[in-house]
Amino acid sequence: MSDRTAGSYRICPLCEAACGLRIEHAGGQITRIRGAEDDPFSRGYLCPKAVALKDLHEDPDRLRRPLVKRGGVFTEVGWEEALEEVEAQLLNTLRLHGPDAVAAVIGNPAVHRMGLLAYFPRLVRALGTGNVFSASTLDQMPKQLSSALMFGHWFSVAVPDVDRCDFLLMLGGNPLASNGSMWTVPDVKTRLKALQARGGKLVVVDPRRTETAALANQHLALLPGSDAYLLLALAATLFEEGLVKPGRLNEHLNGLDELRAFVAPYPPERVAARCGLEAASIRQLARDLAAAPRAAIYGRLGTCTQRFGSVNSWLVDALNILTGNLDREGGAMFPKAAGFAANTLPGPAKGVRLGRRKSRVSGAPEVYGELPITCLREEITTPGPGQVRALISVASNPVLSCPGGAALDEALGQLDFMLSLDVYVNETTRHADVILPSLSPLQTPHYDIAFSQLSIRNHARWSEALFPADEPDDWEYLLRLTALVQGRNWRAPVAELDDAMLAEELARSLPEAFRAPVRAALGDAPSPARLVDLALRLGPYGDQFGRQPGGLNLDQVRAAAAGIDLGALQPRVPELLRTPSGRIELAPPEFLAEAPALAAALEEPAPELVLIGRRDLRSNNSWMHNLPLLAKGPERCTLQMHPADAALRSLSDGALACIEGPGGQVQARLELSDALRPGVVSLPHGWGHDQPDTRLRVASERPGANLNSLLSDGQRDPLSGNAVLSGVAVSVHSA
Ligand SMILES: Nc1nc2c(c(=O)[nH]1)N[C@H]1C(S)=C(S)[C@@H](COP(=O)(O)OP(=O)(O)OC[C@H]3O[C@@H](n4cnc5c(=O)[nH]c(N)nc54)[C@H](O)[C@@H]3O)O[C@H]1N2
Ligand SMILES: Nc1nc2c(c(=O)[nH]1)N[C@H]1C(S)=C(S)[C@@H](COP(=O)(O)OP(=O)(O)OC[C@H]3O[C@@H](n4cnc5c(=O)[nH]c(N)nc54)[C@H](O)[C@@H]3O)O[C@H]1N2
Ligand code: SF4
Ligand SMILES: [Mo]
Repeated sequence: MSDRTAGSYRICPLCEAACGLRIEHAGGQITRIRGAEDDPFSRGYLCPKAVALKDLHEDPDRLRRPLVKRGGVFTEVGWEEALEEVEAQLLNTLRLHGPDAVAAVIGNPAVHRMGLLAYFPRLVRALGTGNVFSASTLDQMPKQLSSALMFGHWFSVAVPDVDRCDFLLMLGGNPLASNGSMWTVPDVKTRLKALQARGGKLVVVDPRRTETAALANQHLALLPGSDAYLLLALAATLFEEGLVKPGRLNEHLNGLDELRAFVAPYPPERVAARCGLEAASIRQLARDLAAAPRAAIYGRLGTCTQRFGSVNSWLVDALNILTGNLDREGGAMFPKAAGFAANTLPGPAKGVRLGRRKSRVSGAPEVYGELPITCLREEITTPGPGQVRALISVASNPVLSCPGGAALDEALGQLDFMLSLDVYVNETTRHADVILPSLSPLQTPHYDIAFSQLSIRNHARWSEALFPADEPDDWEYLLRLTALVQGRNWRAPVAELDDAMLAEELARSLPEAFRAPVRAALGDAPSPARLVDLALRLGPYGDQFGRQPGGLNLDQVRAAAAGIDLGALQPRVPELLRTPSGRIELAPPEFLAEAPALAAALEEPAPELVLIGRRDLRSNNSWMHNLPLLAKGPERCTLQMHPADAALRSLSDGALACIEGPGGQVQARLELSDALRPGVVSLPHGWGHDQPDTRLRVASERPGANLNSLLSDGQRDPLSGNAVLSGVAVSVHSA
């Protein structure tokens, strides 16, 4: 074996970059973790978090066996005993109070575990509950909504074709810390530098001079929450100055005139003050965009977690279209994933439906089959028919990740029953009655169901388990729980349960004549692997079970040392479109209806001080603070503030500050920084590991403060249900 391929190949499960790793091990111990240089996609890149996979694998606090709470104390039990407990309690709630009394919430790490992603929807269907929540409404739901309304599918999300792009306008993303999001782009820094080296330009729009902004050719430090006006003004300038050139897309567009009318009232001169920018620089940016040979506009987390998150996400792609950069090389392009991508499968163009039901208490509409996670607390605490009395949390830590964290923490204490699928006893799962762990990521195989749909190149990669499993994996629990809820024999051999599920899957997706031969070809080993094989073989590159000789299947992907490269992104319009009109909807009525709200909000006075978040390369949301390698070094949960703002409040660097927001108050150490514009302070989320009865020995030594206890769960983008996490008014004084 050459050194390039020494060590087991593993797709890093920690962030969306999905880098390929080489993990060397001997005698059951990890000896070295490197980037896989032969990975066609990540080319040897890795970040410090990947090295901490060793810490995660070995973490003595990471749960290995199920826990059941008895007399207020967690006790380790076998899987059967744990599920008996669930059976007794969960079925009781369902019987007495009906399906909506059981809520389910799924969190971010589930996207990195194919078993959780593939089997969770089945459990939800079996439960029949309308109370389904996820991290999506803390994150990217606005982007999925705008993609759905414009292109006809929730996962038709365009990503910057960074390797062929000459001008990248990035709003509200800091990929040098986050490694990219809704844009699977390993080693993004090298790729951005290459863009610059070939004469291209990177422009970053962010209230903070982030790591990415520092690299950029231009940084526009706009005021938080004002992106909608900036984007409107860019579009208005393009129309006004005759710079609109959709090119090839012209014949596929609906709504160009409506869009023109919508943006017309917002020339740069009208919005500049609200954005905190010069009108001239907004105008120039529009001209630069129009003049760039190949440009892409990318809006990420900071643009989604606002009152106008959906409008922002819409206008980002509208600008890609107006400048002729959507769906062309070097612009914003649609991946064509090898498997699981509904937008690659033939089928009628039906578009999407929204608001098929509403949340019980606030009347928030359902989006993409779920309700806003900021509605979870009130659904637990508000009495009446349909009240949530039991919760199933899967890889989710909403006490730290959801606004109104402290109030939610209290609400969880009121539940009759809580089941968590998780790997730690943390701020959320300490409330559980039963916890069912996942295996270490190194004990389970992996295929990226989600991120292959968001990647800058098309590829198919698989990683085998490095170490044997000694307990059931999470998908087996989900399978048994599904059987349990359906009143079937959940103690049956896992193969029997999985076969039944696969039969249902085939009945849903295949004409009857094909089912038997397909079923036979998939083999008898139960596991998500069969679903991956099915998806790959029926996918756009697939062997179609023999009808496309030489086409892709899982055996081929498995045989490749580090996955198979399926090439650079290719134009996909009109083949990709699934809107009822078969065209791109440039002016969906849902967004046009936001006109009065946009006009009204422009007149609102700006708060004196607003809070934004922050990500750090060595941290990951709320759950990696227990890993010694990442926990060491300087304190990360600090409140960053501009020296001028600190002087106004007689605060000095290192002082303990008290921050008050709409949800409550927390304390954090002050870090003076001119990276922020005056009037804006920044605190990272995911901290606050000071709750009793958790098992996070390393994290609790430096707990940090829970940003989300400061925010309230009452502020949402009404269209997508996404939480407002950015630009929230706060006050700061000495603690
Ligand atoms: N204020 C503010 N709040 C934010 C954000 C922000 O920018 N600002 N960001 C938001 C975003 S984008 C997101 S995605 C959410 C994330 O919020 P969540 O979806 O709640 O995700 P995490 O905070 O990462 O918590 C993950 C949970 O999964 C568990 N876990 C880890 N690995 C596994 C595994 O392999 N199996 C199982 N079963 N469990 C596992 C962890 O122990 C932890 O309990 O936070 C959001 N919250
Ligand atoms: N190291 C690390 N990597 C991660 C994570 C992590 O916690 N740590 N989390 C992962 C997850 S779940 C996600 S979703 C991704 C997110 O990845 P990104 O989308 O890159 O998110 P952030 O790094 O939070 O960057 C958001 C930026 O928006 C800016 N911002 C705040 N308010 C506004 C505003 O009103 N307008 C504009 N234009 N900008 C604003 C912030 O200053 C910040 O720089 O990262 C993923 N990767
Ligand atoms: S960038 Fe993300 S995927 Fe790549 S090594 Fe770091 S944590 Fe893993
Ligand atoms: Mo996220």
